[in-house]
Amino acid sequence: MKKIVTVQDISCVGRCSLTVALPILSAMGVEACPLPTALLSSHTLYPEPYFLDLTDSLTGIAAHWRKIGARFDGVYTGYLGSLRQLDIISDFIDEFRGDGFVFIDPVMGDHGRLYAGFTPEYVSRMAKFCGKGDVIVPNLTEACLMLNREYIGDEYSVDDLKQILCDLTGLGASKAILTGVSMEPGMLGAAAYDSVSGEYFLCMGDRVEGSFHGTGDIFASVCVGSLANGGSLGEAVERAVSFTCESIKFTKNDPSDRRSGVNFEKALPILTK
Ligand code: PXL
Repeated sequence: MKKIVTVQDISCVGRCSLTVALPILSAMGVEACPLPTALLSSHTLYPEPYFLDLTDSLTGIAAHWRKIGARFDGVYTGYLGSLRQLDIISDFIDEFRGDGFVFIDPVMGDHGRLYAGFTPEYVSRMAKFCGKGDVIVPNLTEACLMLNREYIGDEYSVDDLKQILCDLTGLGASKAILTGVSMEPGMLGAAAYDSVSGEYFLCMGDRVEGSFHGTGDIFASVCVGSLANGGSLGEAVERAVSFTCESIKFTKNDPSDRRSGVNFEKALPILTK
């Protein structure tokens, strides 16, 4: 059984980061070890969440893992809170990656804007950090920010998408997956590029109107589970698009607060097959 360490915050309310990654990886038959970067009462789209910074715990946890000889088949990073955390996790990757893959979701923003608390300096440091990855999975906002490219919404031509993917691999990771792309109205999905084989992938699903929070974390977690189980980049992207679309379908008629994310729990049986 594969064992992945996932480095991101735990937000108690609002289905994102660890509350999404752990159940998804478990459903896919992958052991998931959390390395929590911060504890929040909710994600930051709710006003004024309680926030406990766990930066100092990261080195303590790593010290204990060093002592017990912990090893992982992959490192999966998501929302990280500060420049100091980028430095610490960078060293952590060097020490604990072994022969495993490094999967970086450069969580920083969406819909053309940075999330609360992130700065332009963090963007350039994250672009550098992406060079440590084997696979990176930015959304279009994060890709444009890291590449100093103007964000023009989610509709791009195939040629533009290929250029963005190629530039993303220029940051240092050999594979890049771009989420939230739309080739035509009514469709939404992801595009990917493997700079070693030269292959491109494009996978689209039906777009459900509205904004669904936490779908980037769901998408990334399914990709990690699929890659950990030996799936190819194309298979990982296909499974992630299909699972994310199914999760959204279970949500669209649910009148609960949209900020609480999507009902991915209802779709989990798809992943256990
Ligand atoms: O879904 C990304 C995410 C993760 N963690 C926290 C967030 C967000 C997005 O807003 O606020 C704390």
